[in-house]
Amino acid sequence: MKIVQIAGYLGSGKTTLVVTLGREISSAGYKVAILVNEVGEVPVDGKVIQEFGLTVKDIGGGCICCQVAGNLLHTLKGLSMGVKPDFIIIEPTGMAVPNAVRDVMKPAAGKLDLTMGPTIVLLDTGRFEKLLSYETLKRLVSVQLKDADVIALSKVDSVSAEQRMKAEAAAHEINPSARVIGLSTFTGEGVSEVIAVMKDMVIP
Ligand SMILES: Nc1nc2c(ncn2[C@@H]2O[C@H](COP(=O)(O)OP(=O)(O)OP(=O)(O)O)[C@@H](O)[C@H]2O)c(=O)[nH]1
Ligand SMILES: [Mg+2]
Repeated sequence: MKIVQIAGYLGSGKTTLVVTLGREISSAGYKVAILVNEVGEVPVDGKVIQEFGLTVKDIGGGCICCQVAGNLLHTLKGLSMGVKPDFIIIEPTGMAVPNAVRDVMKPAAGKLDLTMGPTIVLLDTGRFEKLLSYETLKRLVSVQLKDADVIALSKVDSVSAEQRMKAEAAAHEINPSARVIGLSTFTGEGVSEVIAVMKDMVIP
């Protein structure tokens, strides 16, 4: 079971990407499970994703890297004993710190037969300057981007070439070692590149 985390700030396009990836990868013959972490009471995103016939688990009641870390491990254990998906795609909340989520899973990797795949962090190409202009948000968004193995500049269909170049420069500046991919789930740009890194990248 290979774990891929799709992280990024609120509204950056995580669920839309997770649904797209789930559909593409399962239609290529792989078994896929999707874990969605909702902080609120109503797991809206989970309901949306379920329509596509994938294995979907909602982990509500708090953040999977802190209050409900045990629920995450319990869910992974259940998958390892049952469905045994090839890929487990995790969407944490928009406020989550990706490495904190990874740190919850890492110690259990051997026992649960987990391979750590990339953390893919979305940066909303049209909104990034606004996010980075607030000190507290800047801190969170920067931490999220620094934890990324891959930064996906999301919604590139909705911005100018100049805006896209600015976002790319900001991504490289914040995390020089991350691979940067331009992504639009609306036009499909970058989706096959994201699938390729999901398959190829293994994080020790
Ligand atoms: N233009 C454009 N809009 C997109 C794209 N992907 C997602 N969106 C829109 O962005 C908004 C947020 O998308 P979601 O996928 O719900 O984002 P999210 O990161 O899961 O949001 P939260 O879970 O609430 O943090 C929605 O209105 C989507 O339709 C894209 O590739 N292009
Ligand atoms: Mg979402």
